[in-house]
Amino acid sequence: MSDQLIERTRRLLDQADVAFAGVPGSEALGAARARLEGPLRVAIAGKVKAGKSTLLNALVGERLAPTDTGECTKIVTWYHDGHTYQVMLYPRDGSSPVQLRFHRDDGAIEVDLEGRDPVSVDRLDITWPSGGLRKLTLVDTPGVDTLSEGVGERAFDFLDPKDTETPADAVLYLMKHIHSSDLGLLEAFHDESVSQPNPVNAIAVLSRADEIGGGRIDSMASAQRIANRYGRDSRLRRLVQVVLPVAGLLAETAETLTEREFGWLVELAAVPRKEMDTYLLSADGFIQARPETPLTSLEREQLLDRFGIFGIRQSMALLRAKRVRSSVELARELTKRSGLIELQTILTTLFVDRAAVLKTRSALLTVERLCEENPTNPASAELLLDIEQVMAGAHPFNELAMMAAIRTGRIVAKEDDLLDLEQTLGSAGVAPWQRLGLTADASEEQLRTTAYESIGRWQRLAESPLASHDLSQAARVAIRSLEEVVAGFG
Ligand SMILES: Nc1nc2c(ncn2[C@@H]2O[C@H](COP(=O)(O)OP(=O)(O)OP(=O)(O)O)[C@@H](O)[C@H]2O)c(=O)[nH]1
Ligand SMILES: [Mg+2]
Repeated sequence: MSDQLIERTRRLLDQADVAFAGVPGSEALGAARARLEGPLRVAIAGKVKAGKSTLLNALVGERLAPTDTGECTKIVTWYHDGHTYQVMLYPRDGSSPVQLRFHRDDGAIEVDLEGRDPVSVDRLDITWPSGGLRKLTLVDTPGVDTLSEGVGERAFDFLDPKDTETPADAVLYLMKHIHSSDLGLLEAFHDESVSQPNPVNAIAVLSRADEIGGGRIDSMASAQRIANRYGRDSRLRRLVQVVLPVAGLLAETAETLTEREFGWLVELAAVPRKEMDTYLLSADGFIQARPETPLTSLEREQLLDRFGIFGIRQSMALLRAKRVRSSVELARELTKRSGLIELQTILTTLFVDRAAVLKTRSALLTVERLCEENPTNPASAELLLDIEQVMAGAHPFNELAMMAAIRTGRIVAKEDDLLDLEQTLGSAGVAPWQRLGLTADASEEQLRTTAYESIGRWQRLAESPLASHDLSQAARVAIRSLEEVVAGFG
């Protein structure tokens, strides 16, 4: 199915290449093709210091993106897998890209801009051989409410699909609280031509989740409750699929934990619990603990930078209880507690498994825009018709559109029906068991029986005289999804 979709889109791009040869803006077609063949592009967006670069590093499993200060945090930076280590700078004025020198500072790639003003840079493109980048190309974007207008604008340009030079297929939007400016940014990303605000290609991350409960040991549980509440907020549901709490710093540190750090933590865990608890009441208290406490204050400060108070508390608890005995075991437990695994699972089920649809959608939008910009081109009308056909004929697009319709409140029905419909359409993942609300170990027999039951349920709903036209249509799309599930059993 998805191979067919990619193949049809390739052919459409070929036709567009011929039709728009030499036309201004047609370079976008080459870019669209590269994108269709490459990994899914996920942009990490959000306000200043939301923890974007830190989370990017956690997802890659390496400390690549500089965090905190430095002029490069103000530049849109792409990280993709490749055979060599290379940094290219694309100037904003459209002149040729230049290769830049870089060095690594504590792991992070520090790029030498050679005196250039960050505002003059369109983007940095970093090629980095890394397993973490094989399935996803990640894009770090600058915080959007920076003082310098140019920088904020860059991020907006980037997220606004009307400027298709560099947009992403999907977005992780990091936020600490629901804020009206957060909603504005998300809305800017969502294009209007496939279906209005489209929540299917965005996930919200409640970032720096460990700080929500003040670093207390139950901070993640508090963050989860807040995320659940946000997830039910109708304004957010119109914009994103889900809201997940993630403690990015803890995830990054767990993924890059060193033996030296583990050794330091073991030393600290030997301090009597009561005493350590008082030091851990505040960052200052921890750094300036009594002189006979293990480690120098500088070392404790380094630990704090890497783990945060929450991470140190968690590590102390795990080490004292002998739940972990090595750096590998500690890393595994901390990763679990950071929320990273849930985020990776959601990324896989919602984005990676749907990559073909999201990528073809981006490519088709590029062709569509060229046609609209060149209405007198003899090929435009026909290409537009073809695009419409691909979109209408490809069932996954219908699924996305219906999920968006449910999310944006355009389809009215009982809440249970809507939740189950969304699930059938793939909101929790596209594997048969996910669509059917079963577990991964469900037998084929169970899957088949449940699928037939669901088909019956959606048929009754589609034909019900009480169902609105939109609801019937959504139920029909769900039936088609289930028919494909059943057909897959052979
Ligand atoms: N406690 C805690 N601190 C975090 C977390 N994520 C990031 N930080 C800290 O917050 C600061 C900013 O993190 P970055 O990852 O640079 O944030 P950013 O959104 O990329 O920032 P800009 O690019 O400058 O907008 C750093 O000091 C991080 O160590 C987190 O999950 N928990
Ligand atoms: Mg950053």
